Amino acid sequence: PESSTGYSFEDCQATADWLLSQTAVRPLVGIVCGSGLGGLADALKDQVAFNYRDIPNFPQSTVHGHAGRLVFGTLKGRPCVCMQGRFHLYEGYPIQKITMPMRIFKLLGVETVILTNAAGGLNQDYKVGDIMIIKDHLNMPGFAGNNPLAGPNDERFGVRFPCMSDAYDRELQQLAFDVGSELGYSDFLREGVYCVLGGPSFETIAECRMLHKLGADAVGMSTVHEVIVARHCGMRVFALSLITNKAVMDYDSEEKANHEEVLQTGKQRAEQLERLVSTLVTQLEHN
Ligand code: 6GU
Repeated sequence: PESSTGYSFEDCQATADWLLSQTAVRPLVGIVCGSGLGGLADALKDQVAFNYRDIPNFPQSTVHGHAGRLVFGTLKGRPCVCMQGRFHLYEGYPIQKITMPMRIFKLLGVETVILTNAAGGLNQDYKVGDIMIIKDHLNMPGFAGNNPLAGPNDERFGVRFPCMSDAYDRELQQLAFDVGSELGYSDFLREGVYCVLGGPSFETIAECRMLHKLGADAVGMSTVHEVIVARHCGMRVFALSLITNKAVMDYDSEEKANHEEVLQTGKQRAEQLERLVSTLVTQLEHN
């Protein structure tokens, strides 16, 4: 049957087989780099990199700050594959297209997916530069029927109605806290709920207040769709938000959300975020 990605299982298999024929790296970990956080991919050793445009069936990336490369290599000896630049709803792609790389990860042999993003802080205790370990999400596009698993289900990937109450692996969250505190990051390490919106416009003040009341600690435009598809096909998931700006919550504020601020904060915290992720990777256990 045709899968819900708009790509059949066979299409995904063909893409994965092509990649496996081009590199000797057999990744157990798949990483997705958020806005301004592409430096993680540069940290891989013995790189074999592919521009998205050169990979059969792969979607293309268009946004500034997203390089658009799939990088294979090792992080402290552990084989990894890294998306440097991801696909977003606001670029106009069908939602199945932006999550297709998760199925490629799965077919490459990936067992654990680590996702990063830049997000606006809704929690009033959060500061710019905080790193939030995602413990749960609010899928607002999903409420409106925009779920990446909508459409025919191919059982070779996963079940029709996947559970999401265990989407974010609790052991990995604990491990990240332990690793983070050993690195001396406790002062800016948080855990919270990430809310995804379609973008590309940032939120109004009323929308930020609403999301905060609904239980969101941070708001962004990515990650959740990838998490759903990664969990559907049985990969473990860990995700982080870098709080690049505070969402505007009151009418007296002079602040305005802007993409430059997002990229600038990414640069300042990127190194620590990279170290957190690469240390986490070395501590992962795989079957
Ligand atoms: Cl304030 N909102 C959204 N939707 N995405 C963001 C953001 C805010 N800051 C970084 N990414």
